[in-house]
Amino acid sequence: MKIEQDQISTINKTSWQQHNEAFDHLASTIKHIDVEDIISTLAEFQIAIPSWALGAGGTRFGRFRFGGEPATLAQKLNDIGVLHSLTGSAGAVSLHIPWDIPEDYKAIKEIASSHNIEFDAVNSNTFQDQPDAQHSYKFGSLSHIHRDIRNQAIAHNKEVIDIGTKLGSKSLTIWLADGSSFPGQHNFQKAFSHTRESIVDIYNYMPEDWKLFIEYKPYEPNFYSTVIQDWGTSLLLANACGERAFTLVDLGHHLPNTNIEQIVATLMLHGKLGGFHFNDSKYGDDDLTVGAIKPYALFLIFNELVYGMKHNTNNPTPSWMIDASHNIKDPLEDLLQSLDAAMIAYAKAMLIDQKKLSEAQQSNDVSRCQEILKDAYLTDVRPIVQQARLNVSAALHPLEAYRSLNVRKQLIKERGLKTAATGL
Ligand code: LRH
Ligand code: MN
Ligand code: MN
Repeated sequence: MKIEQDQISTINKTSWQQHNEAFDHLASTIKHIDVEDIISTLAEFQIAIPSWALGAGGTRFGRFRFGGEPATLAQKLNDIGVLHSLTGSAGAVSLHIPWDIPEDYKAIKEIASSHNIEFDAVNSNTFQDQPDAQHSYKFGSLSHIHRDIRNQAIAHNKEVIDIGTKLGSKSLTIWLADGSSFPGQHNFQKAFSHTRESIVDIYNYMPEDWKLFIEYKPYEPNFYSTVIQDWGTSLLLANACGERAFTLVDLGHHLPNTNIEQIVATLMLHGKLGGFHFNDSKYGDDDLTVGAIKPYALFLIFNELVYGMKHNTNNPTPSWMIDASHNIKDPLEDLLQSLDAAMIAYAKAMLIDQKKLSEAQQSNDVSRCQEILKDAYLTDVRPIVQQARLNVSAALHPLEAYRSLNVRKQLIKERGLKTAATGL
């Protein structure tokens, strides 16, 4: 299944005039900022798709088949190709090892480049036991009390770096399930020290042009303590490694009501925000569609990202990834919605009148500050996002195009109804 350019332009023609009118009207109301700058920034914005989000996964309690799910890495790349053709913003994949080890590197690289897909961060997995593994990760991996198990987990991460290097990846993401579920189970200081030692070893193995992203999560699968539980712990570990190690913020990995935008600001000020996983949640790490529950919070987070990308030149452009999948939606539709929501929040954040905001902050005009943010948030920026897609020959309305092209039906025809993809 490959979507051709003329299929998209034929569909776009049906709503082209309506779009133009909406866009011209919106553009005429924006005076304080060049709309073309927003459009070109959006057109360049690329969010990696994780190789584990393309099947109907989402909860560990059950999977409901969707049909046409990708069974191989090649098929996963083709699915991302569909997303990228429709949106112009899914030009990267984040591979999970060992779920998606390429068999034929050359062939996989060719497929990826035929869709203009780059290999973003590679993810290691020491939260599951592999069938041929000598040691079990039941009681931890990089933090384990026993050296042999730590060494196995370190070796796995090094292997992931080797795999990534062959594909052209430039970064490794480590997310650890390590922790304890009952008081007394862990000596916290030893668990942290072991983790630090293991991660530094992995960091030193990375090629010199690689970055390391350290992901944190407060709880789950462990329910009493998690070794890398928060951004402070992640930052301590990154600092122990060196300049090319960074914290990774996953929106779902915070306790309720955490001020994520403030975390983003603090990390960027110190040049330490390296990776960013988009999703949304009501309770915990629910991995719901981006913007589905707290779109205003997402906008406030983007406000800090936009500010940081402009002012903190010591911080690299974060490596963006969608980390969401659920078991009741067509995974590709879910990803299209997530991509759209991220673009909308980004566009709204760019609309904030920063000059006026700074003046209002200077004079401690609290109500005015709030109104300036609200003005941007309440603007319907969809015509701007659509224009950005149009400029890169993507679909004005990706989800509608996906449905009218009968993509899922086509995939079921090609791959069958009884399919299951690897993933969470
Ligand atoms: C666990 C998790 C994490 C991902 C990893 C693959 O919470 O979803 O967010 O980065 O698994
Ligand atoms: Mn994540
Ligand atoms: Mn998660």
